[in-house]
Amino acid sequence: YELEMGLRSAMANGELLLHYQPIFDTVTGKIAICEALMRWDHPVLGRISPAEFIPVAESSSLIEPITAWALEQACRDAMRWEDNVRVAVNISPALIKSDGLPRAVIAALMGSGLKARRLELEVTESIFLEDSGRTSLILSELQRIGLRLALDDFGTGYSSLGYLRDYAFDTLKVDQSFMRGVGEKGRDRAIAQSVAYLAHSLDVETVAEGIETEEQLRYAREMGFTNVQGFVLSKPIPLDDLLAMMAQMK
Ligand code: G
Ligand code: G
Ligand code: MN
Ligand code: NA
Repeated sequence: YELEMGLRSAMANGELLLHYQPIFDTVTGKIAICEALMRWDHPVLGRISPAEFIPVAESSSLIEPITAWALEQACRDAMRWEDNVRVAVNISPALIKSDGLPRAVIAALMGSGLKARRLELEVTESIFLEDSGRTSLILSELQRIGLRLALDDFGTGYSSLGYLRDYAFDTLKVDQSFMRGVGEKGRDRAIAQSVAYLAHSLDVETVAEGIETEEQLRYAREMGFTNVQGFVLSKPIPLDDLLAMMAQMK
């Protein structure tokens, strides 16, 4: 409850901020996407993880204004980097129940001038659990105006293949639990490789998530993942650090 009260004023007080984790093209080594990850600097409690406050926001209708803020901030920030690098924003399944998502997306694009194709929304398959017909409609509408859709944490939920069949995602993010064991476990490797093939044949881009070692990175490249993300490459960092990294890589 205390968190809920705090969260209400957090936006107005400038306590919420976005960090970005760069996602790299496996072939060119360049940054392809930056994933926005929310942080909350609480005046008393210090930095609070989104794993803690996103659930609070989801159960208190604050998720809508918070996501609208994240979309606006992320689009504005993305205007400060190269045109060929996208920005990805995580979208809570709770948000799809309200009609606020398309409105928030359009406001963020119009407010910043960012091209729709540079904005990617990350959703998990649980977004389809409640009313999958309506959800598909909303998501297709967003794709129609040019946005990209990524399926996050792929492989951890239910009937993943059904969603791949029924819905045309642009990007598939393979959950870090599968990348963790690619070095030692043949089963993890077989699954990761098969998902990379499957996505490729569906013309869907792939991100190998949670790459923590050079060995996992090597496997992700060999398996033909389009992109890689993980601590061995970069942790989530503040915008200024990201811009510095981009300048240095030029
Ligand atoms: O960055 P970190 O590992 O602390 O994130 C923890 C979790 O919080 C992840 O599952 C991530 O997707 C989620 N998260 C981070 N930022 C946002 C956000 O802006 N919106 C939503 N819905 N989830 C977020
Ligand atoms: O649920 P989602 O995939 O959006 O969660 C993103 C979270 O994963 C971020 O909070 C980020 O901090 C975390 N993350 C990113 N790369 C790595 C990694 O290499 N290892 C671990 N353990 N977590 C990571
Ligand atoms: Mn994500
Ligand atoms: Na993920």
